[in-house]
Amino acid sequence: MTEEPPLETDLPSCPADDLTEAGLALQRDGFVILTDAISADVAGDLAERVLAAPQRTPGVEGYEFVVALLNHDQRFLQLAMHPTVLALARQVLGGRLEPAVNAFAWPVDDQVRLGTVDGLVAHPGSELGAWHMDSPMGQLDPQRPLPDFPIIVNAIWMLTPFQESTGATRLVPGSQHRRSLPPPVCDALPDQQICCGQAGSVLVLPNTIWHAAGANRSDQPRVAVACNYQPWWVGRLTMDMYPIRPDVWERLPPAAQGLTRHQLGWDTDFQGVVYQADSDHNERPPAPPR
Ligand SMILES: O=C(O)CCC(=O)C(=O)O
Repeated sequence: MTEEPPLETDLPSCPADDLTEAGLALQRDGFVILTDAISADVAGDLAERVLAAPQRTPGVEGYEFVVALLNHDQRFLQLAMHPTVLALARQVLGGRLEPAVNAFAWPVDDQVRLGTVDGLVAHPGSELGAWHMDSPMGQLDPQRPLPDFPIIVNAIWMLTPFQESTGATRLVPGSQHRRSLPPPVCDALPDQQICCGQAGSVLVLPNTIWHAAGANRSDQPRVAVACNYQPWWVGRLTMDMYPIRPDVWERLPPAAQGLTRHQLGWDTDFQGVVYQADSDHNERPPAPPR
């Protein structure tokens, strides 16, 4: 691949250890890019591990979700439990702490839980992804104004360089104020921005923000990991959320067990299409019949 330096971005960003600035950016702009959250070496190693993980589910042409990464490799915990990302998720999603008769008071140590930890692989030649807001916004009544408070926080870890040419995530700044779904298209929106960044940065965006994958026109896979956080009152939102396996959960450190215990109770009778990658973990097998 030709070495293209990551583009300068005007998007809100700050060093990953600056929680104060990150929190202010998130409040002001609706999303933030944390730079140098992990080293380039660690990012490269994790990218290889995403590409080697076996359970896939298809996206648009050339794009795969590599699901339930924690079931295959607990090194992904360093992403899911990154202190700044977790603190931001708690700031955005945490509720009231004082005792109250309503359902919105809850112990502080269980206010925010981990949803999915999935790989996002845009293979060379992948197509533009569809504009969306993360669940459950798409499942709500589109005739009504959408909630103005986030229900999910997504942390998209850049494990390979994010540039326009590699299929960096696109988003629409300010879309959190629109309280409506984006148009159901993949093409560029007039006010979209490209989230460029070095491997090791992480984009933190609540589910109030319109976003979509870019198209990968390079000859290398663009690899990311999405860690989703949800408040305690949200369950398994979609059929493509796969829980941590009980035997894996038993071996997790206590703090990680606390973040994932609820997944042990997820009802998985409804499942999306999951297939095992072939032996070299690179080829996308034919889509199973629908
Ligand atoms: O892969 C990407 O760039 C976009 C991922 C995405 O849309 C999501 O995680 O909701």
